Amino acid sequence: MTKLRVVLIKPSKYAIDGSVERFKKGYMPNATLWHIASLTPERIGDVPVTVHTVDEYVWQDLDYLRLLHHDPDVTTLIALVGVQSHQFHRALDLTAYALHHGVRHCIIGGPHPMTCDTTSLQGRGVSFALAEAELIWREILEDAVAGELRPVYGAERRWAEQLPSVVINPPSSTDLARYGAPILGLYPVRGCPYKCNYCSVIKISGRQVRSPDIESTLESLRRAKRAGVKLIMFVSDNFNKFPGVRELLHAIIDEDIGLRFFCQCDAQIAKDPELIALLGRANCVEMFVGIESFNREVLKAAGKHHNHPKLYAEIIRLCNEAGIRPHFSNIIGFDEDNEDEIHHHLGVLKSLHPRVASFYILTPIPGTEQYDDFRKKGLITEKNLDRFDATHSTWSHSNLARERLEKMLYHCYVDYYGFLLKAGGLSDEELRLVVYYRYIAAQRIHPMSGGVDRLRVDSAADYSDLRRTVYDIDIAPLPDSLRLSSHDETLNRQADWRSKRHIELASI
Ligand code: B12
Ligand code: SF4
Repeated sequence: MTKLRVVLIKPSKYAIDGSVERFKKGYMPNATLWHIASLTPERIGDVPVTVHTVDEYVWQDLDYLRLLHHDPDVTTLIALVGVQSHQFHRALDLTAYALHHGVRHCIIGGPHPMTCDTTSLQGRGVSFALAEAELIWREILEDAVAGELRPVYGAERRWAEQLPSVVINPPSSTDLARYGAPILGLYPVRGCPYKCNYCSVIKISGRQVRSPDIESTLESLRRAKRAGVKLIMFVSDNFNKFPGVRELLHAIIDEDIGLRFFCQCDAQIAKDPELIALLGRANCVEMFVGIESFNREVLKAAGKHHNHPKLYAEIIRLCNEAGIRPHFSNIIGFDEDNEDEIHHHLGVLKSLHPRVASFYILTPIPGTEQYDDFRKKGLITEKNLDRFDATHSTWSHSNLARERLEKMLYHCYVDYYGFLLKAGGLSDEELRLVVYYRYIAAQRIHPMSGGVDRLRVDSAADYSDLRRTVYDIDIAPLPDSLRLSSHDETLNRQADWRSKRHIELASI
């Protein structure tokens, strides 16, 4: 063989009208694409490897589908990366398309196959990756070079105990230009010690907090800066649970890296004013906190014991003091909610006045404890995985009909961002953001759905025959959650004593 051509694709999803969601400008480059591209060596043995990256959300025509055709001069490996449940059908269709056009090596990886049972779709010519790329990507590449992929990779263990020190190569300027701003997502730490019942993060990354060494993150930042990136999004879920966070922030300050960044922290950050001040000094411009609800009983029922609504005001005060925009993320549609409750929630939020807020509908994401629980109780009404994207009603709510709940989601955005506009005091950048969120939500498009200016180029109907031929389905059945292997259970157990301590402290 002369060459291995690796085509990494972040699949889009099918919208309610069946069209593939595509945007003229994306929100930010997909972090998984650049992460896996950077894990790919230049050669496997003697065979040179070339990598193509496609983020379907921002590819405006279908020329890239040619990469999914057999080319006699190279061996082609098609890898669907970062596949979430609502993107799973699209991933299936792209692999069916590639098989139909003569490609022999296709694999689907990411949150959905890692956390959900895909057995009924296996053994049909497409492989499934059930583990982190750090554990299995090399083997997949080697098998492609050797001529045959196995049906499944990573069934024995989902998580690497130690993460290699991978430096992330940033997107090219042409790729960056597809997005509203030159942003790069980096993942310097993963795993979360908590146990919120609706959360798939702990199923995807586990409860043991793990990180590569700090120097590799610093080098990724330096390369990003040189490539013209202006804002880093640390996509790790709990930046404040990262044992190396202070070391990283001091290094960023000492080296004067000069990149603004966004991070996510859990609500316990309220008790760490010194870390918030340090984040501000290191150029953190926005901190995302999953506050979810103002009702402590609702939070406890969801296993989110570490959230104390009485501490939320303190997070805002400390962030404002440190020059960081507090971003409060809210969940609507907990079973206790009704329209009055949601209006009340909005009122409390306005009284606290975080400068950014996002809203999601409570969704039993396949693979989570809540999904298993709702399924057992027969509560899940939605059969189509495309709708499990936190913007649709998917289960039988006691007080809110589907249409009302979905309407309330966009009402929350329009109302809150209207309030921010009226309240004033916004910087130019904030004003742009506020106007954008309000404008896009008024069209019933979720501001986090991937970009602006929707394009309709192709739709599910164009691929349905292929899906039927390869997978023998019209839509994928709702999956069972995938059980953890004993290796992964052990790794989670190691996190338990720490989590017990976190939960004890959090309950105070
Ligand atoms: C950043 C982020 C976003 C950003 C995405 C920005 C972007 N362009 O990338 C924004 C804010 C826009 C966003 C939006 C949404 N998100 Co989001 N997001 C995340 C977050 C925090 C990090 C994802 C990430 O970049 N990880 C870094 C990369 C490197 O990790 P990774 O993708 O997991 O890849 C690793 C493994 O999965 C595996 N792997 C992945 N692909 C492949 C392929 C192969 C071949 C192999 C071998 C391995 C492999 O190896 C990789 C390296 O270890 C995750 C939570 C989390 N920590 O996972 C949620 C998460 C992915 N999001 C989720 C959801 C539900 C959404 C929304 C639907 C919610 C909403 N309504 O806004 C939207 C969907 C919009 C969209 N277009 O995708 C869910 C998905 C759940 C699921 N099982 O489907 C997650 C898990 C969070 C959660 N609440 O549970 N999100
Ligand atoms: S705090 Fe809860 S929701 Fe957030 S990552 Fe951890 S377990 Fe998931």
